[in-house]
Amino acid sequence: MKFFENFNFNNLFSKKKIDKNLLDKFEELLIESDVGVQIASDLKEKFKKEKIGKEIKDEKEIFDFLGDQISKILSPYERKLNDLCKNSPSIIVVAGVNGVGKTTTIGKLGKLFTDNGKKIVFGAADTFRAAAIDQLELWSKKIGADFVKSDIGTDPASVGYKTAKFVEENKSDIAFIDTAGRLQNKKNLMEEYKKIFTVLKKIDPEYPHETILILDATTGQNALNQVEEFKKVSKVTGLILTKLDTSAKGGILLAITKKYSLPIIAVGMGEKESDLHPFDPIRFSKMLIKN
Ligand SMILES: Nc1nc2c(ncn2[C@@H]2O[C@H](COP(=O)(O)OP(=O)(O)OP(=O)(O)O)[C@@H](O)[C@H]2O)c(=O)[nH]1
Ligand SMILES: [Mg+2]
Repeated sequence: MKFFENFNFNNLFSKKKIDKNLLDKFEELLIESDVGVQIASDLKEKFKKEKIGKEIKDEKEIFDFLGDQISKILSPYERKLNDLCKNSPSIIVVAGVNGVGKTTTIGKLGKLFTDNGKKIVFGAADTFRAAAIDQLELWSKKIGADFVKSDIGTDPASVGYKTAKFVEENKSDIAFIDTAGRLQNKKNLMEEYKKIFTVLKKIDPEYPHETILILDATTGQNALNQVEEFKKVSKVTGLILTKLDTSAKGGILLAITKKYSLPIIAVGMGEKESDLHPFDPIRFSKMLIKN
């Protein structure tokens, strides 16, 4: 769906001047793209201030204005994927609610770093479902990563421990620790999640170096609650937004960065191993508007 699909430029701009009707439509479309009410209103005000009374040449002028503003908002939060291997070894916990794309993203990240000559290990700390362990093992085989697992039902923290020990003994560069997709209201799962950190810190207080929170672009505003909940129990160091290849706009990143100032590391744009892309604010802004 196009951002401006319903944007009948000629109707709104009979005189090609900004009027209230156009401004309201502008704001409404921004809200629909998940940027949040506050940012939509801020952008509307900015647009009004800079363009009021002026003739607008064409639709492109509005796209360019918006794209520019959005990328300015997001630019300070761009974080390079390479940061993930600035420590060696680097222990990384991957978190998020059910089905957001944690395991797939680990596969994609693993592929990226093995292609760059890094020694990678995946730790299957989602011991909640047998299929989750198998899924991660498949990914490890596919991309040539080492794999650490325990039986289903084992304490996830013990898999975290085993993975960190594996890293130290085998001189791995990066460990990605998969976790169970936990709904925030499942208290015991959250407790198990917290324990992973306690146990890792016992090995080395610097562990884990990163906790990446995976968010699904199709979730919309609920992603804000997910950030809130995971920040309460772990130090989230970066975000990856998945499923941007769907009709979801991903405007939620504006609302999240405004509220939580969290860095954005990458975006997922499909199910294949090559479908992970660095977060590029300019490209992202263009997609948000024109996708
Ligand atoms: N279209 C699309 N699908 C994705 C993307 N990332 C993941 N998926 C799909 O989303 C579904 C869930 O992905 P998983 O990686 O299993 O998600 P998870 O967070 O590990 O799920 P749980 O372990 O059940 O909590 C799978 O069908 C993936 O193929 C993406 O960027 N785009
Ligand atoms: Mg999973």
